[in-house]
Amino acid sequence: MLSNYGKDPPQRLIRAPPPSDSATPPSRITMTLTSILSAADIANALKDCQAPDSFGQKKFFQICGLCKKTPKEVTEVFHILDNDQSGFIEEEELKFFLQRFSPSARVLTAAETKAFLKAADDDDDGKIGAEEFQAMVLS
Ligand SMILES: [Ca+2]
Ligand SMILES: [Ca+2]
Repeated sequence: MLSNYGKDPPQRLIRAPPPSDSATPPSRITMTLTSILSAADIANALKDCQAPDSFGQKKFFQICGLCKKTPKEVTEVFHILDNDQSGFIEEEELKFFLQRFSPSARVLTAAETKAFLKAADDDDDGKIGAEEFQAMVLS
C-alpha cells in the first residue's frame, strides 16, 4: 500500500558545514618519522640511549640514519619535531624528542636537553631553527 509520506517534505534550509575551525592544525604535516626513517633504525637508536643521560644527538642521528638523509628530508623531520609548529624546536619540545620517535621512549633529562640545545643553537636564542637543525644533523 502506498504511504501517505511518499512525497518528500519540502527541503528546509540545509545547514552548510561549519567553517573550518582555525584551531585545527594545518594538514600539511602528514609525514611521520617512519616515512623518512626506517622503524628498525629508530628502534636501534632508541635502544642505544635507554639509560638516562646516555643520549648524545650525534650518535642518535647516526644510528637512526638521519645523517644520511637529504636536506629536504631533514627539514621534514624538523617540522615533525616542531610539535606546535612555531617554526622552532623549543627546549620543551626537545625534552620530548625521543617520544616523537616512539611514544614509549623516555623524556630527556634536563642535562641532556640542555646539551642538545647548546649543540644546535648557534645564534643563542634558546631554540633551534630549521637551519640550525639541518646544520647540526648534516655536519
Ligand atoms: Ca615549536
Ligand atoms: Ca637558535
